[in-house]
Amino acid sequence: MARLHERLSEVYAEVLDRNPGEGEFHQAVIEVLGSLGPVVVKHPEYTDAGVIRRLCEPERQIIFRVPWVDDSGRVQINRGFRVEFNSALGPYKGGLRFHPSVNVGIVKFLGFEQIFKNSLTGMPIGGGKGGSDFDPKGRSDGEVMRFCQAFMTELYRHIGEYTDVPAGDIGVGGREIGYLFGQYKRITNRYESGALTGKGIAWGGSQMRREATGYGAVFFVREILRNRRDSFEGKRVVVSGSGNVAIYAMEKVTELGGTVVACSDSSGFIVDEKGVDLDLVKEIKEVRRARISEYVDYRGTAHHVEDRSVWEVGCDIAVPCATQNELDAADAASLIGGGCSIVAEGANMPCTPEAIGSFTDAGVTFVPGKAANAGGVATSALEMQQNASRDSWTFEHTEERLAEIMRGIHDRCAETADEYGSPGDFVAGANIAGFIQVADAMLALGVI
Ligand code: NDP
Ligand code: 2IT
Repeated sequence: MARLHERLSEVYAEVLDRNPGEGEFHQAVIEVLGSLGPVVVKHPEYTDAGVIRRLCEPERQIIFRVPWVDDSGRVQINRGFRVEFNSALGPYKGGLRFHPSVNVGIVKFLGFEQIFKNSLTGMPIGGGKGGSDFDPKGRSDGEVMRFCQAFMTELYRHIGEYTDVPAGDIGVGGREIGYLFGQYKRITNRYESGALTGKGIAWGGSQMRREATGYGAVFFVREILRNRRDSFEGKRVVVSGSGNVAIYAMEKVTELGGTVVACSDSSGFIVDEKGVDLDLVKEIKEVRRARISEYVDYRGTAHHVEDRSVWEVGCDIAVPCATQNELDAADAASLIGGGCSIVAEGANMPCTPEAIGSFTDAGVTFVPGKAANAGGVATSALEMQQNASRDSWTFEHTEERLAEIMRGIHDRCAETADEYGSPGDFVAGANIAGFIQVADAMLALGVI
């Protein structure tokens, strides 16, 4: 990465000093600051008004105890987080992650990313993120419900349709949003649909929210291919993860004529040269909540690999959809060697800075998560819109809106990258376009 502009390196030094030990947060901040040099030169008013320093400091951070009782009668204590990062464009908006690795640095990196991602969608939503170090793996339905109820018993004071609107992320899907919404409704005595998104269709959810992040990432890649007068037809695609984002990215790739040859979970990956059977993956991961390794018990064409990287499987297009820093420089080298020409981040920050550097050097088109995976939160904003007007749209209409939004994000990133002297650089385009909209709102709203 080029040297930071002097005023940005002051900001970064302050971030390091004020947030010790929060490696993922530092990584997310430097990734954005690294793009803002030409903006600071052209618009000194942003640094003069302390906009970038203010952006790096969350407006509010809530950390709380979550006590609950497990099936054997033991008291369990988890830690809950909600970081309300920036509300210049609208109520804080962003998911909740339940995973044992969750800590304040991870929630802050995700909340920081969310500010720019949400800005890119063009929807009126600020940035926030939350979660807990609760591990849902191996927990019964009753335990998950009691945990969600305990979590919401504190969180409810901080959220609401006009304040902060959580949704899902790793470990939080339709089941958890149901339990969280149930407890919110019970405590507040209000059927406030707009307080959470990712709800079930029967109780205020939007068609296509479940599919939106994965579909959106694939729509973004379709735009890139279209500009090359190409399509998904005949392309080999590798996706990491086999959760919400991965499954629906695979579904859309397949629908558009591509072949997904591999996917993974935290215990390994499967390769199926005939194309991944999505009904089977859904049955294993969504219904039975089991390991992806079981896939090979039902498909003779597939094999399972442990202790290796899914990125060793050669492909034309890679869509990392699992977690942060899952794809490093060695993985990037495997992908480049295997002929991959497009990498689109379905997950948040899955590629390390070294991996991104390798892609850039090799001429691989790289799309950062804040652009590629923005379809999820954009559709959450569409859910809020439907809730506010007490309306519900069809699947087809919602999908059309999503496709339009993703095309808009693609074009805005590409145009902004051109304007600031980095044609074809989606990292620069996404960071600068996302930043400018929030920064202008912050200037207009005064020092708050
Ligand atoms: P899910 O919980 O549905 O799935 C997560 C998948 O990633 C699982 O296959 C999981 O495997 C794997 N995974 C998680 N943590 C690790 C890890 N530490 N090492 C290896 N594999 C891991 O989550 P989502 O699909 O919702 O989220 C995936 C990514 O997409 C995250 O980065 C999230 O922030 C991002 N995202 C999600 C959006 C959404 O709408 N849900 C929107 C935008 C981005 P295992 O089951 O073995 O843990
Ligand atoms: O990272 C993300 O954008 C999400 N987890 C979705 C957030 C949302 O509010 O829908």
